Amino acid sequence: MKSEHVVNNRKKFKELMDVNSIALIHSNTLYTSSADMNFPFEVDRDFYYLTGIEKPDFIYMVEKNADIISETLFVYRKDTAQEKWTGYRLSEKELSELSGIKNIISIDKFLNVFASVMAKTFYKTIYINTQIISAWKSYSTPHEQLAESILKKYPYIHIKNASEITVPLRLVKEDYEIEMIQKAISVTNKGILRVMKSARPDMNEIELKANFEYEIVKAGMKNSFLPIIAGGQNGLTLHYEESNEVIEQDSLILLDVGASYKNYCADVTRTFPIGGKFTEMQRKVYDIVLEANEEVIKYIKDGVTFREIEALAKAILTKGLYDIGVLKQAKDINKYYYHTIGHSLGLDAHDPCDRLIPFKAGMVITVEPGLYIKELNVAVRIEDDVLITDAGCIVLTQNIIKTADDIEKFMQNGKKA
Ligand SMILES: [Mn+2]
Repeated sequence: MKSEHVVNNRKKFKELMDVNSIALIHSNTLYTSSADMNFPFEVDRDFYYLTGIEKPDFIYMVEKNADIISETLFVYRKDTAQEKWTGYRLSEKELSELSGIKNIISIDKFLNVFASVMAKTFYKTIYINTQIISAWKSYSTPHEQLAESILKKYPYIHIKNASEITVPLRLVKEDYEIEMIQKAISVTNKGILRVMKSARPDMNEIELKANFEYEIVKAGMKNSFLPIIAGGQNGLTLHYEESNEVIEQDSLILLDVGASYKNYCADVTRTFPIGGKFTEMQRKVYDIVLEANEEVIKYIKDGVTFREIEALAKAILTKGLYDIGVLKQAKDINKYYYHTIGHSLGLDAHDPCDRLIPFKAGMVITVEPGLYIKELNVAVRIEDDVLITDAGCIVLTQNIIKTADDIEKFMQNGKKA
């Protein structure tokens, strides 16, 4: 990410901070997986949004009072012995160029610097990114630890969640953010095509997963989330991640996948028949879901709400299932459609978002109706990523094969090419 983008993000962030407050944004840490191994590092997305840097245990600090707005980035020290094991560490000058932050200080000095800042000015509010995703987690995050240690020393301090500021900012995308999502989508498309080309009845799901990930790895990207590659009944499990079963003849295969480029996520679902041709019933269900997907996309524009498009999708899915004799009573639709119509997309695959506010131009959301019919062994979901505009929306995933006819044509002819 270019520094001009993050400089602009920080400008907006600083404007929204209360006067007489400090913000401390931690970059997240490395978590042990086993013995001396760590899970891959995932940067705190707010930290990344504000600095463009992806390193563990950094802290970005902003001081804002009537006289000054100053910012400091606390970073690791250069450590030549450590660098022999884990590679080159960017210098302070390089970190400054990357982020556009002039004042760069070693993290060992954080506590002292912070204490002197607090001694100088009577700050009453500190923003920390304490937003906790998981209710059941049994560890405290670096953000929580930071908040706890500050409260111990300065019990009068009011800790505000930094996400109050960052969530609305991250919600509306700048042009460069759309470009990155678009790049992630184009590699996702390649992965989906590779899966469709290689699919044959009696293949194992894992082989198709490998084919999808081949394109992601080759492009130097990451997965936005663990790819869901589900044959037949496995598609009924919304977050099916095992991918280790043989896909039988005449089964549908549901791919819910996404590449992530510079942490900007694609999130796309396509469903296709492993053998290249939908059965009559599969086709009927597919076309109902497609109609819901297309009608919702036509309806979306600035000012529309999730609640409205949810109702629209549900009405179409309900009528469709009723017409083909699967549904007897409207209220039973929840048996066949049991997730929401979509979510915000950005630096997180499920980008934090207030679901009650009306859509704004510049937001990117997914549109993903689905039907899951156990008795028919059919699971269909069709998911696109759309950019909201004043007058409607732009389908960022428009190049990804979607209609049943196009899928069949591609499976039967295109895959040979
Ligand atoms: Mn999704």
